[in-house]
Amino acid sequence: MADAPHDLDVVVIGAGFSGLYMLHKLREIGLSARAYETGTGIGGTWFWNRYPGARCDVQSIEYSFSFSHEIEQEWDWSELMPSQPEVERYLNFVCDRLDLRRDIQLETTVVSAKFDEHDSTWTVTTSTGERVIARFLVGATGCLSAPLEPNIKGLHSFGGVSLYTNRFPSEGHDFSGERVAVIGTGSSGVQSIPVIAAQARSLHVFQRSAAYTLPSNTRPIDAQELAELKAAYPEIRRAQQEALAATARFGAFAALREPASRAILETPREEQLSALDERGWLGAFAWTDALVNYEASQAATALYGEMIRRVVKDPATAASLVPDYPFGCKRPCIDVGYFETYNRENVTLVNLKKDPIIEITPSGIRTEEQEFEFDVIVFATGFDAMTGALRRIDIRGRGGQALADVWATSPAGYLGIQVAGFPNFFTVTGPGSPSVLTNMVASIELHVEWIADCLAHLQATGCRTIEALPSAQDEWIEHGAAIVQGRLSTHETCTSWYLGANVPGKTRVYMPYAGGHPAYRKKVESVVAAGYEGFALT
Ligand code: FAD
Ligand code: N01
Repeated sequence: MADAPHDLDVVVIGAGFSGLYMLHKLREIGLSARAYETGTGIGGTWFWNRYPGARCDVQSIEYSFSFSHEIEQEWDWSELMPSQPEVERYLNFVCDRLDLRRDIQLETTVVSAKFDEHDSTWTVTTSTGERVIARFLVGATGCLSAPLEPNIKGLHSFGGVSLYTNRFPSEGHDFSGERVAVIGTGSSGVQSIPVIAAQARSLHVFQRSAAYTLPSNTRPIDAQELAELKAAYPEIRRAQQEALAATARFGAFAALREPASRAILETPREEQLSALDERGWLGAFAWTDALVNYEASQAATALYGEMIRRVVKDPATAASLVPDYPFGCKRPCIDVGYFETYNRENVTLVNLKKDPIIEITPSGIRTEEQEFEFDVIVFATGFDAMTGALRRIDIRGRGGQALADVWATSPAGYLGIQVAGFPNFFTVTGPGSPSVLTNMVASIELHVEWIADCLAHLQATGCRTIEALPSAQDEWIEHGAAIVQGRLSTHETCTSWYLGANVPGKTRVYMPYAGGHPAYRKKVESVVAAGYEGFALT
């Protein structure tokens, strides 16, 4: 059957790591494609999150594309853990090096995409009024790209400056002489707080959940080390493929990888404390039982609290900084001088578990017990993760069914690559994929290459559609749920974005696949080897 008329083979939504590589692969297999991107620049996460202190927690040498030996060798990383400006520069370098810009349309948001069952095409409309017909649609919209406004009364009544870490102004912000509030102590809050504190006249940190944060071991890379690392690329990339989190060198959490030999619950207190002396912050968690058993995790958290008390001088502040949920429930943060910041005279911690926010007022923030005046409020309040960006687009599959409705009850997905009922629509790092539990660049490359191979296969075999089977999708979801059942990451005290628990009304389901990168990679490869098992090709 001849193809129905269409403008493009593929529409790609987003121009971060995923969208850029997808465009490149589509060109390689001879398909026409365009990427639409809301931002005024490319880079996705690394374009939007330009808050002070923003930095990667995976080593630069690994948080980078592996598909091009030339790019690996041509680009020079300057630091072990790259900062936001450096990753943004890297992505712009890749974009130019591969001449991708001519197929990227910036400042254009995809607002709807509708599948035509007769023609097997997608009709895509954009915020600029464009209407494009494509055979395939790729959501490269990111797992952490839909900003979440906090559910606080009076949010928009504030008369000073409101800043969001995930939409930070490109010109930056000089906090000198200002009275500043930061709401939120996840990764973005923890990274920005020390930098803001060093500039501001005063800083009040509004903390609901205390953070688990470990010191970033970043440092400059000199020319000799860089040359050695570049020479070791093949070996590093091979090791990534065999590592659970797709990191050979494990970024900030390297010491956690060393096998623990003792259970914290069987170790006398004095010896527990010696572990802190020997291993620092990681000594709190390097036990055989600390990440698997709730009672043991509480003991590990108590040790972590001891580390905090060793740094933070005010006992009440130190006590408030100890989390009340297990390590591993949320993504651990990395920081540069976070706890030391609370010893500064201009910094105050407001513990919202004891004194909750009532409202934001025209002049500041009112809690149950206090009223504060600010010049600036920085919201480090996170994202509607994994499903948020695609739910904000009116995507309609078979029978006019809306993706937003499907995902209102469950973040369904087969392998995190497709959703049953939405033919010829692919999600890069969608729900049900390891994505956010790994070095995401490795996960993104795996998905993009899988999708490109799949499209080449459809071309070669003359198939017009590919679609996940509901039965395969259900089995995959059950398998994913079985893996996390009973884990601390789904413990009742856990309110992570992995579980959707940070978004009011979102179904509580653990969204990423926790079986690890190697097992997942083998699965997606075996699906192809078995003739796209679990998919219908027509
Ligand atoms: P994104 O980079 O999020 O890009 C998606 C793009 O799609 C965005 O630019 C967005 O504007 C665009 N878009 C969305 N909807 C639409 C629409 N309707 N129309 C048009 N465009 C749209 N991962 C790690 O592995 N290690 C790290 O250290 C790490 N650090 C991080 C730090 C921060 C601050 C954040 C927020 C995330 C971090 N991540 C990290 C995760 C990070 O998101 C991924 O590593 C990676 O950058 C994702 O790339 P992406 O292209 O899939 O998505
Ligand atoms: O967002 P978050 P983030 N009132 O959701 C609080 C990646 N990342 O942008 O936990 C008061 O983690 C909320 O409190 P609680 C990384 O994967 C990586 O910081 O819901 N507080 C929490 O403290 C990360 O996990 C890096 O109780 C409110 C904070 O806001 C992900 O992105 C750097 C509130 C949100 O924390 C998201 O990180 C940055 C309210 N109404 C980001 N609403 C690296 O270093 C929310 N909060 C790699």
